[in-house]
Amino acid sequence: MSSKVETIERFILDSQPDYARGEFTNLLYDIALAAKIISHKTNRAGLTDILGEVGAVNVQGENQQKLDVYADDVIFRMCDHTGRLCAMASEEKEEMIAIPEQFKKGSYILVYDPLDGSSNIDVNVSIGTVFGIYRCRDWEHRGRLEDILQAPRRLVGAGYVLYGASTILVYSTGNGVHGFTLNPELGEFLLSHEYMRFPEPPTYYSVNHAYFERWAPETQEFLRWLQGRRGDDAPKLSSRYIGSLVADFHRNLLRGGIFCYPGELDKPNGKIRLLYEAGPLAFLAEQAGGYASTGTGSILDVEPTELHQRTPFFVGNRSLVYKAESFIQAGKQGG
Ligand code: P6P
Repeated sequence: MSSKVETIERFILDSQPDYARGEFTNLLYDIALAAKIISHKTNRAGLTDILGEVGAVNVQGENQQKLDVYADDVIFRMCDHTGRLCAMASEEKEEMIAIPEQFKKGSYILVYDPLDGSSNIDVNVSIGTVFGIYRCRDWEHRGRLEDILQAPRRLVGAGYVLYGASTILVYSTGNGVHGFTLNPELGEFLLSHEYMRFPEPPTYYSVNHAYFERWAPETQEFLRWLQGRRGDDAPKLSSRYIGSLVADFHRNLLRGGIFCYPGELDKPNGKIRLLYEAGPLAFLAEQAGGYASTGTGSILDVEPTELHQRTPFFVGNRSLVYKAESFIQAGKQGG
């Protein structure tokens, strides 16, 4: 835990490279402000009329929760007119989001899941926002779909906001992972976790065991290993699965562990979305000394072809994710 009292704005300013022109820095400020606004609403979800469903279904075929729609709208309105972005993509929107004609286009792309884990909103379990930032590929033609469909290795920044017992914003711009906890009285995110890294040895594994029969044999074998039922080199882990990816990821980052959402026999790409969930978290994981895999290779190297494409997802301590790859690749080679 950090001891110095430093706001996120101060930290961003102090850590920006000399050549930075402020556009990227200001984009991070915008995201922090959106997080404060969403946090304010989330913490009062039980008291104001924003619980429950809007009666609409989003592009994922999921019932949209009112807080989902609210969070999506806040992020869009915080970022559409600032001149920092040339396009956006949201989990809640089927198509890419162009910057309205009347506003100047910047050179950055924002991809985001405005409120991940929304099925937990009405039962008061932690939920989160995930975001990733790319630079446009071609300034003259910025704002096209190819600016959004970039491999996560090309991210220039990524982070998440966890709305839980407290609200914490965790981000990286490629120089370590840093966490800021919101002080509601001050309305400031204060540095609370500097240079976060997956600790060794790991403590937890996270997976939905209810799907065990849906997994390929090699995946089942890996889960048996995680449980200490195979071989004598398994770590002594405890199981924790919240059903909110951001909350599971954050806990595993602090305590060490692996989050698994494997592909299934009839859904080989699983559930987790590449662009605005797995990619940004993979960027953070590597910055924190961990690793993220599809089961056969780094998430960072997956070239997206569609906005909402899904991917099998194993993320956390490097040693555990490598082990997942070894079981899965052996199984695929008939080992
Ligand atoms: P399941 C939430 O909808 C989410 O995308 C992640 O936050 C979470 O880890 C996962 O789905 C839970 O999915 O199928 O285990 O309920």
